[in-house]
Amino acid sequence: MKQFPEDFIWGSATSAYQIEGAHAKDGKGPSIWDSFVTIPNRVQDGHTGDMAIDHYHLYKEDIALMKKQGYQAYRFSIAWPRVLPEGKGKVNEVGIEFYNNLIDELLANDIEPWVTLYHWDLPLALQKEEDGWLKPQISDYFSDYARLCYERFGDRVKHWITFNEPWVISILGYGNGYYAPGRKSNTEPYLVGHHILLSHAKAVKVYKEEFADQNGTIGITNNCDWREPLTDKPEDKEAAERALQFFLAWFSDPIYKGDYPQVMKDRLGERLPEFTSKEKEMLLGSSDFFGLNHYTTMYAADAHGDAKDDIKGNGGISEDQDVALSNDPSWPKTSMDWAVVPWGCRKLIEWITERYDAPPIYITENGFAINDKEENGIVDDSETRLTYYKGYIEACHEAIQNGVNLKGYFAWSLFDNFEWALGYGKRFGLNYVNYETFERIPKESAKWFAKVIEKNAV
Ligand code: PNW
Repeated sequence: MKQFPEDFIWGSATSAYQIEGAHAKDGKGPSIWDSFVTIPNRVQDGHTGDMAIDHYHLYKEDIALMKKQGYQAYRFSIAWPRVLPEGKGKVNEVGIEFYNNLIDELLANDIEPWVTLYHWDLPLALQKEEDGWLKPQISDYFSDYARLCYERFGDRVKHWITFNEPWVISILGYGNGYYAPGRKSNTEPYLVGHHILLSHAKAVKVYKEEFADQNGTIGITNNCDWREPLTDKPEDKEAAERALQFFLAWFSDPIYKGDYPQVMKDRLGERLPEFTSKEKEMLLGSSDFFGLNHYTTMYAADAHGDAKDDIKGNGGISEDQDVALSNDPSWPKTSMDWAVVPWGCRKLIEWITERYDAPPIYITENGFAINDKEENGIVDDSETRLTYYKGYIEACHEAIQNGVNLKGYFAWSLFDNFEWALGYGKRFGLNYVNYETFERIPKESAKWFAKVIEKNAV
């Protein structure tokens, strides 16, 4: 038995657009995803989040499932256009009421709410009228929205996450255009990333200055894969390090060191915006914890000026990093083609520990997507998802033994959900579920996971 620290937190995570449905109900305004899904060929099979798993109406049932599974915490996101239909101005009280009910129901079940303020569903009005994340004024709209959330929910919510995955917002939204708003550019991602960081810092400042009496914590969640040098050659080791800096340090260096990594400045020149000294000050130390979403690992090698235009796997715009990525054929893969490499998880959190002086880390997402096969009402995922969770959770345990200050782990995801450009997969079944499927069928991995939580050990 590998025992976890006593105060270790086990939770699961979701996001609003991926599960809520009720996309145009009770006064909710449209988001950039409501719009993006209507463009032909952007989402597989024309799927949308219009209905998703109808969590908006079924949240009580869903919370009962969480309770049964033993989760101590639940990470969800607030849909900005549900509480502010136009992104600013008039508040939609019915939307506020939904989140009040959700929070109250969680607390009544002893489940601690962890709230993400932005999980990609920007109010469409802010995109159309204000150019979204491309313009600096977005930081005022975001911090006003954040203030509203602290005011209305902060008496009960003690854990806030400003942004989910700035890298995805920047690169998939503005680099390769896979995600809303679907733009393709090699300059805009850096501008967008810049405005996200400033929006984060401003929202944290509001929280610390105006809501100190709420005694909560606030931070940001970034995503990163591990990059393992393909060979022992110094140039490949350097390439792997460079890839990690373009992927993760892009967003975490400004918060833990006050500025972008030097390697990004050197390679991007004028395409990387600069922070003023006041902004650096505001960013430095603006996260109470290190939120990390981690799924997979790739080999990295120096591309010698020949990096392919493969933004998808490259954690930054490929030519800018000049890193060639590859997979090991022996690594098992998820339905999304993400390799299963538990030791990559350990190495990544050790890298964070070393670079940022052992901050408290929460893994805010980790999980395994597969198109499960259902036989006689049972899904046996013991060879797939269960093996993944076991490997990664054991790797987390090992990292803690090695001095990593890992404080909690959130599985992605509790429910089958709308997987963005991939829609729902083939059978509403491309999922990360560790508990129940969309149709609410128990899984082997879920039974196993419930025991892990109960014993606080793997
Ligand atoms: C994350 N990548 O997305 C999101 O936070 C979730 O909403 C999503 O369902 C989950 O992970 C699985 O995709 C990512 O290209 C999307 O590296 C793309 C990447 C990483 C994370």
